[in-house]
Amino acid sequence: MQHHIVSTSPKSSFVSFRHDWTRDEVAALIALPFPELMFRAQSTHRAFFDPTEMQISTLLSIKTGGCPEDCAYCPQSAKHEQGVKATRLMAVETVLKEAQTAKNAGASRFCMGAAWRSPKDHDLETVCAMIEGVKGLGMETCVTLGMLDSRQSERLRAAGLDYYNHNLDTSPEYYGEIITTRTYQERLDTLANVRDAGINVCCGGIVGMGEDESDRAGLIATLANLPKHPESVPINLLVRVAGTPLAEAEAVDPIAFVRIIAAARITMPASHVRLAAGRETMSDEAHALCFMAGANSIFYGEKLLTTPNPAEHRDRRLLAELGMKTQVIVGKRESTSSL
Ligand code: SAM
Ligand code: DTB
Ligand code: SF4
Repeated sequence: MQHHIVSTSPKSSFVSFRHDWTRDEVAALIALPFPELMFRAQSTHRAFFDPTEMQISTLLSIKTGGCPEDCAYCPQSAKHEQGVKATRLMAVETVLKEAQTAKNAGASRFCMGAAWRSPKDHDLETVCAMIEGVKGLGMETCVTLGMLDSRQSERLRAAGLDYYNHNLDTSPEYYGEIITTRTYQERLDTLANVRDAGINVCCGGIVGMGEDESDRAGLIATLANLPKHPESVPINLLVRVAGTPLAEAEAVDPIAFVRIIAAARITMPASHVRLAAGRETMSDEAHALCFMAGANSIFYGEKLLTTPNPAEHRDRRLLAELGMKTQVIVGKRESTSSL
């Protein structure tokens, strides 16, 4: 296996870290002539990353369904008819077996999701045991458990958690159309608690929920204007699940989606931008354009939380066809290999 050490220092100084993007500026970026937009995204990407390198995460739903929140996109909400069946929190040993399998398949980060509004204390202790176990396998850890206060964030940090995923999903203005059981401000409060505890932040959103161009610009501007850019920015294409209020949402034009990836890359130059949910129905060509626009992370493995993700052999073939490598963690050092 071929390994090489990756430099994370910027190769160019023309890229700036701004936290004062206006929505109009982001909207203007998104609307640039496509060749201009791609050039800017690629120039930014190459200043901080090897553009042939992909970070690979694997997802596991450790507690599925029965969620009290009413997120219109989500099959795990108990408020929608025909939601997925609710399960109990998985046993630690079961989770560790899944993590070992993901590591053997080439994932460097293991992400665990729970369908909670926020975690109960005794469940949080079980999740902390999972985090310690997964770290013991030499993988990075990420969890997404809903809202956290500062005490819960510090507990997770003490367990060694590397990343917390908590998405803003859309613009502040459109949020109330999608979720009524919590506020945008509550999302921002959790993000601040996680950041203050010293945990890396994974925060992004969803494209395709009936939002307009201005909402898409509003989401990207809000993410980029956080006090510190999230280290990971997942951009999800809505997976339209039967039984959810968004089951019949209009499909997103692939080029419009690539434009959002490019805007995330340009405004958050050193963050990993993840092409997250929605890849199952995306062509190889759309994948390639997303990678060229600066997406440098994917979820790998045949299932996301409850919905399908591309088969592993398809991703291996696609990355090989594009001549791309995957990032692996060896001890504390990053290196690359092929999947
Ligand atoms: N309950 C926790 C929360 O909402 O923060 C964690 C799990 S939740 C499923 C994690 C994220 O998955 C959501 O914030 C949303 O962005 C994304 N997601 C859920 N359903 C989706 C769908 N059908 N299509 C695309 N993304 C989805
Ligand atoms: C994120 O932004 N996307 C992932 C992860 N964070 C937790 C979840 C996608 C879920 C897609 C719908 C499902 O599989 O249930
Ligand atoms: Fe619950 Fe999270 Fe799904 Fe919303 S997105 S219904 S909070 S699992």
